[in-house]
Amino acid sequence: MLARIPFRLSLACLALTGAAFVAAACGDDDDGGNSEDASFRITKKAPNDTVKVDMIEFKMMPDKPSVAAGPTKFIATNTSTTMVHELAVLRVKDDGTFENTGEVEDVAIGKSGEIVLDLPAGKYVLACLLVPGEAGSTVDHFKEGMKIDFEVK
Ligand SMILES: [Cu+2]
Repeated sequence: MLARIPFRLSLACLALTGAAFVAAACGDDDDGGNSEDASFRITKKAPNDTVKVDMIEFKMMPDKPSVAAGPTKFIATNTSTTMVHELAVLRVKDDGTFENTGEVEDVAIGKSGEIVLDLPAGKYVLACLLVPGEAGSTVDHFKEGMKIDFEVK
């Protein structure tokens, strides 16, 4: 499941078809400088717990503040009537930066998506990472406050 960056880059490449600088342009990471998406902790193990997360501008609303370590299913529901949202499960590393453990990407208005992640104990942030130009967005959802602390014990 390394789909996110290659997929978006391939779209960008298609858009640039015919341009002489395609190769160089498509080598860049357009994901805000966090290149750790390849470390996604997606698992096929049966989940021990489920977290339902309602998403609306610009709030993340999980139905519980924490889970035990191990495989956890996240069901992300977009309750907005106006825009797409997504759920990224970010682990806060010792140096304060984030590891993106996995995402439910681009959930349409009124729709849900889910993912199962095998999570070690630690501090997490549930966040929407849509930025201007993605999924029709005109704002940076994270900067608008679309994030909440979460814990894996
Ligand atoms: Cu959002």
